[in-house]
Amino acid sequence: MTAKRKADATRRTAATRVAEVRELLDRYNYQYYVLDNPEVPDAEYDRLMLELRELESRYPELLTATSPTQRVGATPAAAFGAVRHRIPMLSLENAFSEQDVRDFERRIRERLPLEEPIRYSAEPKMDGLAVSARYENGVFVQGATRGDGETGEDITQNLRTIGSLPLKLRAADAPRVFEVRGEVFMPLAGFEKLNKEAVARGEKAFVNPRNAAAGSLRQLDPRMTAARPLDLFIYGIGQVAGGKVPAHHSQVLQLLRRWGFKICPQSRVVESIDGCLEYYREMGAARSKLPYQIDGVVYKIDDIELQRQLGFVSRAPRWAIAHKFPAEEALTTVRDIEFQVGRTGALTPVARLEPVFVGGVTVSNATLHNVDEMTRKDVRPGDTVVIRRAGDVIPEVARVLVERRVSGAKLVKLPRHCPVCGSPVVREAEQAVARCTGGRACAAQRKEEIKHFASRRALDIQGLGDKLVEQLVDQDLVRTPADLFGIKTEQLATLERMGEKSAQKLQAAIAAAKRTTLARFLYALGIRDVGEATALALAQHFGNPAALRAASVEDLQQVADVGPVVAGHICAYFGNAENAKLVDRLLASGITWPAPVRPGRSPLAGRILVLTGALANMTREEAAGEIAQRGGKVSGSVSKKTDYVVAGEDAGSKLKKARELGVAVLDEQAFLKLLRA
Ligand code: 5U1
Repeated sequence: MTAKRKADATRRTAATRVAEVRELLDRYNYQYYVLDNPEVPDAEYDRLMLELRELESRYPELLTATSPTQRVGATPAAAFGAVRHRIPMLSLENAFSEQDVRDFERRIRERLPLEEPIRYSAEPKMDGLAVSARYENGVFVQGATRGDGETGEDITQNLRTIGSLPLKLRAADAPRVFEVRGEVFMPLAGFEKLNKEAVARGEKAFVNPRNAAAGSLRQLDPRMTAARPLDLFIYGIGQVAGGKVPAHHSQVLQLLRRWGFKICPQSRVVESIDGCLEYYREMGAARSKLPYQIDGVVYKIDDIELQRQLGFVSRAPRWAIAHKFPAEEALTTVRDIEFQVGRTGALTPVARLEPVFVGGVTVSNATLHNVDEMTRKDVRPGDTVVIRRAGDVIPEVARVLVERRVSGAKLVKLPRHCPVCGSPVVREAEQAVARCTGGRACAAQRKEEIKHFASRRALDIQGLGDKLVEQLVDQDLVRTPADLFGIKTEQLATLERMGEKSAQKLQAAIAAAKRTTLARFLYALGIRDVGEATALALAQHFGNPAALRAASVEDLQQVADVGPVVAGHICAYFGNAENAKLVDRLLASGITWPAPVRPGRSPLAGRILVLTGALANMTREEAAGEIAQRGGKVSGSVSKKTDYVVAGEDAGSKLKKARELGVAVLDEQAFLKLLRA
């Protein structure tokens, strides 16, 4: 083939792909903007858009005015009147890495001869819907969606129903025209309640809070919008006439707050790109605890004169950038569905996936929780699914793209026999969970029991990870947790990647773990439904294992939080001869603990403490455990009800708040003294 014919063929292939991608993007656009019901995650949409942009820049002759790359947002729906934005509503460039953010500042410095560090206003990027609100002589007159940035939809009556939008500015001398821009969103609590109610009525649930917010705001009947839990943060201004605005963006935010707008409380000024990146990390860590969804943070040069000098490129300012968090949803395919057997024999269906990068990590497995959930979501091997991994939460299958299902894909059935040991699987009436009946005859249950026993919150055997436990059980060196204490260094040294030295170290760690607390020991036994809190309550109530073992179901129910079901599990555990023998062996192996503190005697009993900063002598978890053992409670935030704030090294805003509220602050030494008292 000649070079020319080769090039023609490549162009024809590119043209076909461009048409395919455009069709997909048009379809996803429609689902997103018009139906408020997206089929694919944003990351998939962005990936296709990027592909199309690249193809169009390589083959400019394929570019058309109607290409999805040629519009910034949605076209206004005919149902709402159109509003032309006097000042266009801009979009933001995205940064996905630290390098992208550093490049952003490099480009700024190439344009402006600045010597000093640049100050930025850093703000969370709300995952909602951009809106504009116009005030004339201090009175709200018009609300609009962003639309394509030039023209939006008139949502005046709907915006009016959002309580946090002031209908009149709290300004003595308001400008003749004052336009604000912000983001309408649905707080998570409201979203969950709304979806629960929809499902109870047999209606479809919203896919995420952003779509719920968009769907609510674009209701034709404003009474419907009023019934939805919407909120609004304002982050900037548009047209201003007949008035002056401050010289810095952070001052604008303060002015907006004074005039009655709700400003995102996490907004703050930071110094230089390093300050921006620190803010990004902080918000990333705080993200899962915020009462609303954010999908990144925004950095804006604080000095408005510098903003003016930098101007815009296309429809995005050169002085601002959105630094996105890793996408929490991604598309992949289910290779297979297998059943995992847990410590108590529970069978959990797990989707084995084509590895996919989501929420900042590569995910190859996703839990399907139980058979009912798997059936409800209708997940089948071969399916294309949306995987969701939010914060540190275990990845799960959010939904299936049924329209992409290959023919013949079948639902997987609950096996009648355990896939590991072959024992019968039973499902108690009205229980979602099915269990393997093999008990310790099942290698999977034996492994999980030992993993739990050695885990950090139980006996905390340093260095005994899951892989080692699996080898120990597979090679029959260990059958129960009690066998760990009899294992010899030579036996440990036979394990994969385990030398003489590591084996000695592991053996020492096993011996060291014998010194524990009664609560940890009880938790380590892995009794069904006995978590850390119940184990602690049992330890405090009974004081020793003999008294606990002798307790009846009625006696057990005297313990706080122990109801008839948990009491039944505890009695059943100790009533089982094999378990009783295990506990005897564990106690005989030399497991010891200090006498439990009688909570009533500790000065921390009944007190509420907040931990902040790093402690030199213990981790936060250890400190929380010590407080709980003494009958105290640890809270995550400082309020008037807080009794003490324990401030370690680098204590931050909680210490400040304690001082403001006059709450007693303990340094580490004072805290240790109280623990000993
Ligand atoms: N927090 C915040 N979100 N957001 C979105 N600020 C902000 N600013 C924006 C956009 C589109 O645009 C201005 C920088 C023009």
